[in-house]
Amino acid sequence: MFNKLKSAFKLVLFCMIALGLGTDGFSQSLQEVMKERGLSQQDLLAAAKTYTPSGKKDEYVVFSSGGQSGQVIVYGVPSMRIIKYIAVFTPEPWQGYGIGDEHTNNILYEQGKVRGRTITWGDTHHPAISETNGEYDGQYLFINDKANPRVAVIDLKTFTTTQIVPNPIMKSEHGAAFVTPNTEYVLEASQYAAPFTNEYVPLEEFNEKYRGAMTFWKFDRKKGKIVAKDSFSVELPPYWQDLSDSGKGMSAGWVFTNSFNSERYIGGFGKGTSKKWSNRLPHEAGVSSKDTDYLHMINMETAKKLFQAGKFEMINEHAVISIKDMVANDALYLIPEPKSPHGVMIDPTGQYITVSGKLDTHVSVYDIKKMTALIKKKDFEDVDSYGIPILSMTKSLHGQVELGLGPLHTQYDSVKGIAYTSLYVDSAIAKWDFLNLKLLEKIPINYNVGHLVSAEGDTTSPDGKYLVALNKMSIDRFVQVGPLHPQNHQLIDITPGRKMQLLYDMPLPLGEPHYAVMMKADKLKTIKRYKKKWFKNRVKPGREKVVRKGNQVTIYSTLIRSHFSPEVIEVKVGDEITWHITNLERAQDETHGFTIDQMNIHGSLEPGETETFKFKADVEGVYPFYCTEFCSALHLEMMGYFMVKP
Ligand code: RUQ
Ligand code: CUA
Repeated sequence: MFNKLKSAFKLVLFCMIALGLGTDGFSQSLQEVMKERGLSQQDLLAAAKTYTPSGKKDEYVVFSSGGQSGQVIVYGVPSMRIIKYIAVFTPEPWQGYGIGDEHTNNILYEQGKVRGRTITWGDTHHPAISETNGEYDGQYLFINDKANPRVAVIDLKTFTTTQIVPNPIMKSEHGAAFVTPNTEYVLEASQYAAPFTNEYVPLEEFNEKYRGAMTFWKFDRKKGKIVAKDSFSVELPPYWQDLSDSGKGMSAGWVFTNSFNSERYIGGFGKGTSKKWSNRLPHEAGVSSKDTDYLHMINMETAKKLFQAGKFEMINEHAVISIKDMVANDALYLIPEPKSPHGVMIDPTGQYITVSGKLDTHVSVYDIKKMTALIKKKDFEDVDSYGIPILSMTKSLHGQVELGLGPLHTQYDSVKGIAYTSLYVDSAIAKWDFLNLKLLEKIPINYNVGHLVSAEGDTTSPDGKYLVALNKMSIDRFVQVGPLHPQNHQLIDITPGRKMQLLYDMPLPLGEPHYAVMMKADKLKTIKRYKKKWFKNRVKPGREKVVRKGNQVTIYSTLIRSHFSPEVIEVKVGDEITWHITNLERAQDETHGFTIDQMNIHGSLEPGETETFKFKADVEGVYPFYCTEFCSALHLEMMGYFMVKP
């Protein structure tokens, strides 16, 4: 022990001398800092691996779901510095998202409507980066809203939400967003079964009329939009589908989703439960009474052909392919999986499908070669109540490995055969070999890890290197901030050939993230300013004006350091205002903000951008308007008066 300490001390001393630290009598020595802050050599190593000096950029970028905030959180690895929140399902004032401008109001409040209702939040769960040949291409990001079944498209040129698509038949979802290897489709699987139609159907008719589904959202990459009319769903039994993944490589053309209530149980726990359902075991017990649930295997290529051949029923103006048609065309199968699983993740080659049963200590590795061979031979073990053939679990398995308590999600390494699985109950990450089926190493985390993400860990060529544990609780890790604690994302060094090392704790105080994806940062191709041609309402310099037609007043205005043009605008009470506003700046990061005091309007106008605000000047008075970004030395002077005359 003493010898080890001595050599550690020597190493530090050597570093100090080499760096010329602490020699001029003014600078602190590394040793002094270590002593002062109570740091170990391990701590210094971790610091050196994550510290990113001013001006240096991160190698990786993480897109994390923002959970109940309805946003996406973006941070850099290894520094763990938060870089951006992307507004998606929730209004976000700084970005001027859903605070009055026509474009974002339309995305959030019109496109995002669910059954006619405006929704102002989302429960974001799983982000997916667009892929080309199974590799992240850095063009688009997709994310789902579990609470109000929707999928959003984010353009990574601008890091802004460009589309929200509600699911017409689901009442609850979870298995989204996952993309096929060339982003032809964005997948969305339902969660709690419900009728596809919108009317009341009694729970007694659960088995007959409640359903799950897998939606295939067609993505038009050129337009950067999901095309609803080219999209369809496959009907599934009411088994409460959970997470999904798209096949790739050897499993390309197949899509997988697991489930956790193949019992089709309806609980009746708690006083106040309606009489018909009372005195039954709670959901948590009934839903996990069988030892196995079903992994669903959907043939996407066949489903696509059935859709193109018109073999579907229109429900809520959305094409749904029936279980019957899928089965008749050998395109839908079930395979038993350990009960109440959480993740289904496919290895980089596409051959091995890993499922973790939360209540089992094992992870199960299925082999697509074995599964498709069984299908070919029509070697089925059974048929479920909906006529879907069931493959044998033992014959489909490559094997099982005991990893620990509460295995959830799996990510892959650059080294062949190596995977990492989060263990919720154990509060640990397990490194294991899914080819030779053995546990290699475990590292404890604090506390109760949900998902985990390794660098490009769900692509056809993972980078490994870094792993982040997305922990569900932080308890005592940070300065205490009351009963609601931040989340804790822990960065772990997973460089091959070394022991896993915990490097960094990052609090995330915006919501509870679920999945995250980590991409090489140099794949991003963002723009610095908006192109003029993107905006039909663009106001050219010198063409500013105010035009009145009856009580319709249209304002054409511009912004440039450090003034609005026009600066004083007079209207009459009751006028309907349309205010076009263009930021004429070309310089990078010269954003101007726009608000009219007391009008509940805010816009963020980035260089080159035009926005349009529509509102009624309904109350007479004097309304200063101003730029809300400190854009120049004369930023405070960047204001005007909006006068509403009686
Ligand atoms: S899920 S951990 Cu959507 Cu795994 Cu939450
Ligand atoms: Cu423009 Cu402040």
